[in-house]
Amino acid sequence: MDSTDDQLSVIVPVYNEAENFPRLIDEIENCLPRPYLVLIVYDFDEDTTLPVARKMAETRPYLSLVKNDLGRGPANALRAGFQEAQSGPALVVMADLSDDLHDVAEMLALYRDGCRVVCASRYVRGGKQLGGPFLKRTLSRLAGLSLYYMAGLPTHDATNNFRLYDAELVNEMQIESEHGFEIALELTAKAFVRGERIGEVPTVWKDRSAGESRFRLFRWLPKYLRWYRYALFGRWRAAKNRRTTAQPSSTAE
Ligand SMILES: Nc1nc2c(ncn2[C@@H]2O[C@H](COP(=O)(O)OP(=O)(O)OP(=O)(O)O)[C@@H](O)[C@H]2O)c(=O)[nH]1
Ligand SMILES: [Mg+2]
Repeated sequence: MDSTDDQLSVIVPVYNEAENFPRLIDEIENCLPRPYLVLIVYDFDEDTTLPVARKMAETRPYLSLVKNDLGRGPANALRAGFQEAQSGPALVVMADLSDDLHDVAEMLALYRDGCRVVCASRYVRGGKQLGGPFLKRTLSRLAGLSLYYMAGLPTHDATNNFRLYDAELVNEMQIESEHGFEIALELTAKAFVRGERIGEVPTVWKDRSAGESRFRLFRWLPKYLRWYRYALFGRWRAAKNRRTTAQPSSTAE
């Protein structure tokens, strides 16, 4: 499917989200500026989200179901979503209602102003994290703040997946994450090292009230560490590439 350059594509990975789905669609319709295309990415035909999503899609031409055939898991689901979106602004939103879609207008404004990645950040003034496991919360905050202060990453929240990307940039950078949600850190670290403009807006994240979390902290931690180190030790390349991209006649790495 094609999306025009300026049309917003919304990529939503789902895994048995039947309970949350109707409210997600309400929030999209109430908060997002039209036009948009919503890509619901699922892994298997028995997913409980599918009957609900199919029914709602009958009266909503913007709603499209995409089967992730790149391999199971959230990273592959997002990769399938980005391939479908192709170009233009692509917003990643969770179906568990944790993300506040009221922030999207501000994210789009930064995108239109030239940012190629816009992070919704829980760890800045005006941002907040409500609920969620203590260890995961603490590690995520530590990672975000240390990358901001030590590497100069232009966001305080390196790990939140609620983000607006330039889809062309993502498809060009190639996603290496295969399993978990470290994909947000991978993409932001890569964009940073390339010298791309990254923006952030404050957001309030709240833990899901229905359905089950599939976050696997200990299994995915080594993958997070890989991209953490990449951003940390890439700060000098990032500074060099930022200087190069600021001069239009030369090419960045
Ligand atoms: N396609 C696909 N979607 C997934 C998979 N696992 C999770 N999701 C979806 O990804 C979104 C976030 O999943 P969660 O399991 O809540 O993970 P999280 O929000 O990072 O972690 P928590 O903070 O624990 O909620 C939801 O929309 C899920 O339905 C998966 O294996 N495949
Ligand atoms: Mg969640």
